[in-house]
This record gives sequence, C-alpha cells and structure tokens, in this order.
Amino acid sequence: MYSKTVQGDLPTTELARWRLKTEDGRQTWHYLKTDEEVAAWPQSVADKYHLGLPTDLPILPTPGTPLDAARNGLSFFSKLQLSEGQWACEYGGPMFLLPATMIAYFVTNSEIPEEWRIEIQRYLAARAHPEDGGWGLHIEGESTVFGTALNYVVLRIVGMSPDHPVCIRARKTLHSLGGALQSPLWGKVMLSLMGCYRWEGVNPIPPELWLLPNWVPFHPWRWWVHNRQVFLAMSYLYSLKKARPVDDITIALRKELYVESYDSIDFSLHRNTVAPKDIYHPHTKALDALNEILAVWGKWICPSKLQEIARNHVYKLIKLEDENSDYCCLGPVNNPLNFVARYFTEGESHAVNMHRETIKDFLWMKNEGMLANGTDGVQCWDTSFLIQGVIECGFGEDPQYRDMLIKALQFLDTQQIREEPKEKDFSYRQQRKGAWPFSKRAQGYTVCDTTAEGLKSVLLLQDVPGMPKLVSDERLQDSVEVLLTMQNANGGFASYELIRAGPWLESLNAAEVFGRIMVEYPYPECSTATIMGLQQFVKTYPNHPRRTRIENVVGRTVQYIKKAQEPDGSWYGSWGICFTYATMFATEALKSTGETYENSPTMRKAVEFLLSKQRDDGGWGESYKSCETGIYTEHKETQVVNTAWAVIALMNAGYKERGPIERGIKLIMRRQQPNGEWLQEAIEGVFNKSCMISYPNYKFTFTIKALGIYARIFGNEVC
Ligand code: LAN
Repeated sequence: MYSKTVQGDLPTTELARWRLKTEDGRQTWHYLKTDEEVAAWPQSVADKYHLGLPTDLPILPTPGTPLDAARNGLSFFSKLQLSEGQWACEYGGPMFLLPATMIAYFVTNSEIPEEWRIEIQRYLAARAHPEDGGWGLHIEGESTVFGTALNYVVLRIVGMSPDHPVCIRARKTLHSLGGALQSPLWGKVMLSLMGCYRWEGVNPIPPELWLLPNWVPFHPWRWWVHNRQVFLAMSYLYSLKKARPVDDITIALRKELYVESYDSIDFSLHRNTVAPKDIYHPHTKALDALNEILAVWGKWICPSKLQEIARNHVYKLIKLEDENSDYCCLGPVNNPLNFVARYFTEGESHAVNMHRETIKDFLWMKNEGMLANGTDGVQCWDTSFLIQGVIECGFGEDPQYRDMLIKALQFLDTQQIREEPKEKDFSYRQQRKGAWPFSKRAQGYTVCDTTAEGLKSVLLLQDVPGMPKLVSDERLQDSVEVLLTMQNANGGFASYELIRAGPWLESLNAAEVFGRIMVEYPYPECSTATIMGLQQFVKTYPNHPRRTRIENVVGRTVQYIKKAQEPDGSWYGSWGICFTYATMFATEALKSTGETYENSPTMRKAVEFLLSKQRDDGGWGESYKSCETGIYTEHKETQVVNTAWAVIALMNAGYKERGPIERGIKLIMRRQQPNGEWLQEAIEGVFNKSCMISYPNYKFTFTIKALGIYARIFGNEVC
C-alpha cells in the first residue's frame, strides 16, 4: 500500500478522542468532544490499534514452536475483540465509496460533522497517488477520472480550498486525463446529482426495464444483486433527472472539474465519452446499440404515464430494500443512492433520517483519516475465521481462550438472520432465514459462504465440551436449508443468489470500470466454503434426514471444482488475491472427499502449481494484477497472507514433503512481531476483477490457522 504523502498544512483531530461503538453488531466511530466524555468512555486497545496509536501490548516470549507463535498471535488479536464478541477492521480499498456517501450527504443537505471534514481531507491527502496526486479505482491503482473527479468533489464538499496543494495537484491530473467529462457511467450519475454534469449526458438507465415480464432473459431481476440494487436506485434517479440546486460551490466545481467551459459543453454528445484509463470492460456493440435504442425510447417513444408507472414500481422496490435492511441496504453504493432517491421524493422524513444514520455504519476512522468501508463491516466473516483458526490449533478447550470463544459464539448467535424479507418474491430475494450475513444481521443479506462459515464455526464451538449451546438444532437446520437452495445446475455456488442468467449478459455491462458484474458466477471459494459447512453439519448430526441430499450436493460441487481448475493446476480467485486464495479453498473441497496428492491428479497438479510459485525466502507473494489479468503475477515482496493460504493448500493436499511447507511456516513466524502481531502488507482482496479491497484481519486469522494445521500434521516444531 502507498505510504503517506506530503499532506500540506492539514489539521487533524485528536486521535485519542475517537471510539468505536458496537450495538447489536452495528459499528460506528464517535468523536468525544469533552474531557468528561473521554473520562467516562476510555479508549479500548482495539480503538487504539485501529487508529494507529500505541497499544502498549507486551513483548511476548520468543516463540520456539508454531503453536507458540499462534498463541502469541492470539494473545495480540484477542485484545482486538470488540465487547460484543466480534472483530472489526478497516475495510477500505475502493475509492468510489467515500464519494458516494459524501455526495449523498451533500445533496440531501445533511450536516457533515467537523471531525469528519477534517479527517476525510487527511485521508484523501494521504491516499492521493504519490506521483500525480490523483486517485484510482482503488488505493493501489493508477489515477483515473472516476477516482480523481469524485474524490476531488469530496474534498471540496468537506471544505478544502481549491488553492490547497492537494487540490491543485489533483486538478492537474484530472485535467491531464481529460476532465470530468471523461467519467464512467457511475461517475456521471453522481456528478449529475451534484449538479456538476447534465443528465442528458448519461446513458439511459430506464426504470421501465423493471416492468418487463420476468421471463425476459435480460430482466434486471436476473442481474448480480449488487449491480441490480445500484441499477435500481440509479434508474429511479435517472428517471427523475433531479439535481441539487445550483449554488456557489456547484458553480466553482463546474469550473474546476472541466477542461472546457461548462456552459459550452453539449452533454448529450458525451454519453460514451470515457477516459481510456478508466475502462476495464469496454462497451460491446450490443450495449452501444441498446443505448441508442433506449435513448430514442426515453426521449420520443415512452409514454409519460408508463414512465410514471415504472418509477412507482421501482420506488416500491427501493422502499422494500430499505425496510428489509433497516435502512442499511446491501452496500455503500445503493445506500447513498436510495438516500438521495428518498430525499428527492419525500423530503425530510423518517427514511431520510434513517439513511443519514446508516451511512455512518460504512465510515471508518484510522490513523490516516476517515474513509468508507466496502460494507457495513466484516463482523461475522472475520469472527468465523478466527474461531476456526483457534479450533485448528487445538485450543478450543484451553481456559485461556474460553471467554473469547464464548463471546464470539454469542456474537454469531445474535447475528444469524431469523426471518425472511418482506415481499420476498416481489423483491426477487433469495431465501435468508437461518443465514449468516457477511457483516451484521440487520443488513439482512444471505451469502452462501458467509452462512457456511458461520454455520461451521457455530458447530465447531458448540461441540467443544462445556461451551453453551446458544444456536438451536432448528436454527442450524435453517441455515442448512438456505445453503441447499443455493446450488447451481453446474454444481457450483455463487455469492448471494442462484445464477439467474448466463455470462452472455456481461455484453450489457455498462459500468465500464468493473468486470463480471452483471450476473452471478459459480465460485470455487464460495462453493468450497458451502460444502465444508454442510459436511460439518453432517458430522454433528450423522443421522439427519438431509444427509443423503447433502452428500449428493457435495459430490456435485467437487465435480464442479475439478472442472474449474486452470491448466496450470491453480484456481482463479474472485474475492481474494488471487490464485493462492482460491487454490486454498479448492484443495479443501477435494480433501473433504478423500482426494490427496497421492491418489488424485487434480491435487497433484495443484501442488505442482503451488511449489512452482514458492520464492527463495520460503514465502508466496501475489500481486493484485493476477485478478485483473487472470495470469499469476508475482508481487515484488512475499506476503504473509498469501504464504498462509499456500501452505494451507499444500497441507490440504496431504503433501508429505515437509520442507516447502516448513519454509512457509518459518516465514510466517519470522514476520511476527515481538508482541505477537503481524504487520500490514499488500492488499488482500478483490471484487469484480478490477477493484481491490483490504482484509486486514487475514494476517491474523489465516496465519494462526496455518500454524495450527501444521502443528497437527507435522508436529509442533520447525527446524
Ligand atoms: C464482498 C465481501 C465479501 C465477499 C465474500 C464473502 C468474501 C465472497 O466470498 C462472496 C462475495 C462477498 C460477499 C462480497 C461481494 C461484493 C462486495 C460486497 C464485497 C467484495 C465487499 C464490497 C463489494 C461491493 C460490491 C462494493 C460496492 C461496489 C459495487 C460494485 C456496488
């Protein structure tokens, strides 16, 4: 990750006054203004750690064995557990989320607190590209118009002067890229809401598409849920064509963002004007043709009555999304867009106030300042991995970890989703009763692998002698039922829903900056996690009536995973970077049905792939470029997280040669700090092929897991 750049004379808040609050899984940062408040609410170790303040955690005895190292890691990581039992962390990386949240705040006349203003300026200054001062799609990417134009707008919204060196550099880069006219679609929409672009320069996003009969192969209900929910809100806003009233700041921004004079631009000619640097997925001819047809349709043909019917229909779906997620929404793009949609329609209202609040669930404070997370947290996901790591180490019954584990179990108990969404079928939702979300219960979305990891972790913990049984058989069964609804015809599992249309729909991908965004795909990672959860259930309930069905599901999944193997023996990872991530999962699935290095050509190839990528220092290191290009690309440094994934994969394969595995383990041990922590290295995660996202807790959870598995298989020693 980039190191800090010169920040000019930016003020800062007092980091010692920030606190992370957790209420039923909802995590929000608070700035304490008075000394009384500070005295009444002391800063926790987790607060300090996340803010980059000294934690003063003790230096631990130098670990002599892998399990000593795991214990040291846990000694540190356990201090970061929040009071409700979960782990939190920064979940940044994407650089278009803070703009979505702040533009929504601005457009809806919401007051942006002073401490946010200060810290957002600091964050954007710290994360400006060290060479040109712009921003990219994500923190490690090159500057683009999308990143630079929108974050420039954020800086101005939060009060930075256009004459500040950070703005001057960013503007220069923006202009050298062609200015805001070159924004991709989502940028054009956000700028239009601001009144800094014109709706006639936005390609059609017609709400009428929602009125098509469901059998139509490209109906939006078939789209990947993230793209669908963003499209839903955008189609409504596009149809309203409203913007924030023009004032001094709009007039100033219109001058600053463009190379040409704003009033001279004929926006209708620039629907397809996008900077080459921004394009990951170029328009297909089919999309261009469709856009032209829809532009004529919208302008000349579509009766206004039909437009109104479509708008009302879409608005109903928007309201359902709000209500089914307690106004948190699926993510940090559709929440702010729904917020604006509701504000434009209802003015000040309960819904608008709720959005004003829930935007806070996405904001994160750290030493560099304030940013927007990719979700409303990583609560259930990271908590599940920590539990599994501890169990792998054989520490389940260790009294030292008892309280920590009970709290973790309590957290998962409270965060399981307990009921179906309102108007489930009308709003095209996947079954969710029994699911564990990625973040918190209120968000309300099932994901197959977050459910499965939650299920597996609860089963493992409740199996530990003396642990309370908090989640009943019935509720565990509910989660199994959710998983069983999610297998696709080819045997694989996708993310949130069943696959509802083929990859051909990608030819209508209008987002320009992302790949694989139109539909669900089967993923080896999600598929593995799902069957591991199901198999754990069968272990706990060997005589359960679902057993045969589960065995059948597992068999079909493993067939899918085998087919998904790349010719070099790896698997392409869609959610972590990259081949090492997916190979860890895929080998676990194969192992679960008895395949090993000795008896399976698939496993052997996987092992050969992994061994071929091990570096001289014993580690593995993959660059995010692997995700973009689909070709294994070395990071210039080896990475603790990639190394943990790779050694876990080799151990999954039952590879008997201790040497390469031990060298990886030794690297993990060498990189551990005297207080038990591992330091942040390169970014770990990805989505939609092109956008990277941080998973800072992986450097704890997967290292600990790797150390535990190693000790179990090879004995608790390294030479
Ligand atoms: C996530 C985070 C978790 C991730 C896993 C559980 C790891 C994965 O196995 C399944 C997919 C899922 C749930 C996932 C999907 C896409 C998300 C929500 C994200 C990568 C975090 C942020 C991203 C979201 C799409 C960001 C907003 C951007 C848009 C394009 C709308």
